[in-house]
Amino acid sequence: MKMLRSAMMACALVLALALPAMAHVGLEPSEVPAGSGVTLSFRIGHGCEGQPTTSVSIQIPGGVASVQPFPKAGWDLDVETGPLPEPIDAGDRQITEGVTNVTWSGGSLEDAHTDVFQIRATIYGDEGDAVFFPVVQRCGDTEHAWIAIPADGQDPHDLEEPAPGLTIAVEADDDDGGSSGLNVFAIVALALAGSSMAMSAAALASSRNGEKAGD
Ligand SMILES: [Cu+2]
Repeated sequence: MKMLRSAMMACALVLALALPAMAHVGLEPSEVPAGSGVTLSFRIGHGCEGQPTTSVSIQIPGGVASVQPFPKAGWDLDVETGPLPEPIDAGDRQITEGVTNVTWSGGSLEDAHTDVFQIRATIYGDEGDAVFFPVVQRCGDTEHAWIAIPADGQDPHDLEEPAPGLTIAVEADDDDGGSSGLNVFAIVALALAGSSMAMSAAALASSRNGEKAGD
């Protein structure tokens, strides 16, 4: 009991220590389905050495299309469009142009406060692919360039200014392979329901027999 408690306390301590490092620029969700629209929330965790944040610029990486930024009260919005870093094969068509950069500026976010900057986007790619969004955070004259992308197998938390990233999960419209797991559950559920029905029918039959015998 004592050991468990100290293990839990050690864990909480590690979490508390890890939080400031992870709070640079957060990105949610951390997993997205390929090929369907998602809302991405970039969370600014702090300013620059105590200075308030005055602009946030997100670079749209390859494989990301249909980008629409959410305007924010008190901030100007600037959207750059042009040729995409690489053409996107979107099933029936190729996407070659789109939004390449989104910048909110002219606002002021205190160092001690936090806020989210959001875009709507569709991300193309294969399951397990990592997608990183380089973010430049400016605080007047100073800035944080959250643009470091981890090498294969490298922990992003080891980087001083990591670019926020996410992973592509199972495709949204997977109608063959993805459903086999569900079928197994359905079959087990049906089998269980069937056997319990058979059992209650048997119980009913035996109680009826009992009644008859009692008559
Ligand atoms: Cu930080």
